[in-house]
Amino acid sequence: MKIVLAIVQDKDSNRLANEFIDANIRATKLSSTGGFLKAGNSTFIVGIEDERVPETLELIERTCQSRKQYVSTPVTLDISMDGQIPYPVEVEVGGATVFVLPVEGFHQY
Ligand code: 2BA
Repeated sequence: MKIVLAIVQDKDSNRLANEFIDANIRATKLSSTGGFLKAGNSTFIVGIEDERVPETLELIERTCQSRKQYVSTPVTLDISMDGQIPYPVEVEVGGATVFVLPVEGFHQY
């Protein structure tokens, strides 16, 4: 068994949750926050048999799309101006960031 940890954009999370249900893949959805953008995203925990990992990854890849976002980064100007102005920087936020981890034990009580 493996744990698939998938961090996805909120915009894709409902669709992904429904795709998991349709495919009979059990998942837990957590609300999370990206460390860089400090914006909400969703993290899915999926406990899945080894042989179903490829199917799970394909489903995630198919459902989640990457999008461009803008983040306001402070840019220091001339010292005399003694200040910073926000400067919009474009970042490409991935469709999904996925970790596959081994599972030592699985119990349901
Ligand atoms: P955030 O940390 O909010 O990052 C959003 C996007 O900002 C990233 O998209 C990337 O394009 C950019 N970015 C992140 N850190 C950066 C930096 N230090 N400098 C320049 N640009 C930076 P993704 O790479 O697709 O990541 C999407 C979300 O997935 C991340 O949201 C974070 O929540 C999670 N994530 C990505 N890599 C991770 C990792 N190695 N460990 C844990 N979580 C990760």
